[in-house]
This record gives sequence, C-alpha cells and structure tokens, in this order.
Amino acid sequence: MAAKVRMAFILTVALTAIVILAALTPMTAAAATASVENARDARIFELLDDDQNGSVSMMEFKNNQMLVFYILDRNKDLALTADETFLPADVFASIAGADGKIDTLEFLEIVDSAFKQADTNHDELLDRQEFIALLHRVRNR
Ligand SMILES: [Ca+2]
Ligand SMILES: [Ca+2]
Ligand SMILES: [Ca+2]
Repeated sequence: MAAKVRMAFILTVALTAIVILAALTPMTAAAATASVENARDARIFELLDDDQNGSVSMMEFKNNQMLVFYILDRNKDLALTADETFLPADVFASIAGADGKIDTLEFLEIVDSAFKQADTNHDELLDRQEFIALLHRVRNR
C-alpha cells in the first residue's frame, strides 16, 4: 500500500475511533462552550487510560480500539465491510484487500501504526501531550 494512502487510512481510523468515543461520552450542557473540544479531548484521554496512571499504554490503546472495532462490526462477523466503516471507498479498498473486508489483524496492524506514529518520544506510552497532538493532527489534516 502506498505510504500516503496508508497514512490517510490510519488517520481516518483514529478519527473514527475518536468520534465514536466522543459520541459515547456524555457531555453536560455546561461543557458546551468554546472549551468543549478541550474538555472532550481530556475526557477521551481519560477513557483510554484505563488504569488512570496518566499515560495510555499500547495495551490500553489496542483494547479500546478493539472495542471500537466491535461497535463498528454491526453483524458481528469479526470483519468490517465498507458499509460498516466511515471510510472513503478508495481508502477502504486499499486496506481491505481482495476480500473486501478488514479483519481484526488488519485492523490491529493499523492501530499499531497509529500508536507508533503518535508516540513521538518512543517510550511505548502516549502521554497527554502526545495524545492531544494526535487528535489535533487528525482534525487538521
Ligand atoms: Ca494507563
Ligand atoms: Ca461485519
Ligand atoms: Ca510517548
């Protein structure tokens, strides 16, 4: 897969996951202000940081992304078809391959890449700063 397409896919998956997490996150009326995005970013980070130690490990990241996978996989056949994702058709096709489906291994490979790209100091943890930077990259692409 071309590097550019791959990057686009990683970002789209990350964004999809973030949108879903955000949608699952109850927002209070008081939070619906200019700082709503910052508050939501912080909330998403807290959701991913299962053990609340202030950083998101690869395991925490993967577990939560797999939860997203199961939510997206509406017919529970452990594969994502184009209509189950929010991906552009060409991006979907490039990762799904000949079978036209994204299986869990293909999905985890992408999650792995997204994590490694976000982990800019290579300590195998996403701290708050790295995570927020990832969210901003995804939003501003
Ligand atoms: Ca943690
Ligand atoms: Ca499916
Ligand atoms: Ca790090």
